[in-house]
Amino acid sequence: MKLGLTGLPNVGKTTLFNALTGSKAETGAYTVAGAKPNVGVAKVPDERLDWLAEYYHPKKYSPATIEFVDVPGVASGGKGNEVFQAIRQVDALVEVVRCFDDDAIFLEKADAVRDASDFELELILADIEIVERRLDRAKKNAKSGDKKYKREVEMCEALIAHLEEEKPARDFDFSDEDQDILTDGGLLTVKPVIYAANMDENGMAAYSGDANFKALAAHAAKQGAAVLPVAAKFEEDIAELDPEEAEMFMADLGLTETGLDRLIKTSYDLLGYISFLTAGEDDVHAWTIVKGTKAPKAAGKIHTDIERGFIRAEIVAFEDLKACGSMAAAKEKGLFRLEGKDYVMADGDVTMFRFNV
Ligand SMILES: Nc1nc2c(ncn2[C@@H]2O[C@H](COP(=O)(O)OP(=O)(O)O)[C@@H](O)[C@H]2O)c(=O)[nH]1
Ligand SMILES: [Mg+2]
Repeated sequence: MKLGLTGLPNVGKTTLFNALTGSKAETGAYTVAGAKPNVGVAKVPDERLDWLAEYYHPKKYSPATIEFVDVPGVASGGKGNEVFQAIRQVDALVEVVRCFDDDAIFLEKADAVRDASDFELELILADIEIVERRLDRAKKNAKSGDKKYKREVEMCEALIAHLEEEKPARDFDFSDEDQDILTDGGLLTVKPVIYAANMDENGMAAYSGDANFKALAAHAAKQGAAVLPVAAKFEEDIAELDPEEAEMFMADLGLTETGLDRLIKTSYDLLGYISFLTAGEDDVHAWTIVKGTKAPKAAGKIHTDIERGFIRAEIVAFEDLKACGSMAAAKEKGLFRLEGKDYVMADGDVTMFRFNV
């Protein structure tokens, strides 16, 4: 899973990227043409995996990971071709929106909805260009009298009209036949989006009352998108502390979970990802799969041999295992299930695959 941190320049994308991935990329850098995206990996926090590690004391601890791409900012009216190309490579956007004031960086007070709309308009304009090119091609092809192209002309025209109302393509009512423009059309505004409202620590402590946060939440709700408060600078700072100290600072703000943890969890939900777990003395491991994945395909995540030679899966739901306290107790209670090749994996399945090759 690849998430792109996007937004206007100087809103805290790189700061958030550093906090998420433990990187030290340069912040406060003015986005120049040709600036390259930063790429890094964040571990997916998972209390279930922690519990299993306590239980097995394994040699290896392998949480699921998410790749983050810190995409240079798009200034309104700017040329953003390279930036758009980077955005096309990600599964979803984390749109960082400034909800903090800093006289040293910005002359204008934060206005989250104005900024979000400005940024989104740039993406929409880029999409209009794409669809217009496609429309030209379809018009030429339609001269042959082929119905397929006539339909495509109509779809492109309707989509352009929709985009011109400053609405993202993800809100457009695509028919089944139009799915290809969704999957390989290169459109930017079909990507799912999570808003990250970037706040100061003070804002964060009382974010639900913050005017910018509220306005952004309403803007997000209109699109059915999630919005999360984050305190990028604060989190970048506490990421350098040891965990106990960090917890203390967070407790001061009334936080039990970092904004990063919530951001990662929300991304999972948004993209329909779940994890299954494998555990033993060598390794406790979380594996990411799409909801609806069947057992053999899940096994293939670990090794293609296990998928090919799949016989069955022995599974106990993590919550059952935890309630029993041990593998032996769970077995005794009959909570281990034998599942075959049509079994659809569930989130938190603690799994052993039986296979032969
Ligand atoms: N006061 C304040 N400053 C922040 C916050 N987040 C980021 N900054 C500062 O804003 C500037 C731009 O941040 P940066 O991460 O480089 O923004 P980017 O251009 O979106 O990548 C830097 O000087 C950051 O230290 C925040 O929550 N509060
Ligand atoms: Mg940056």
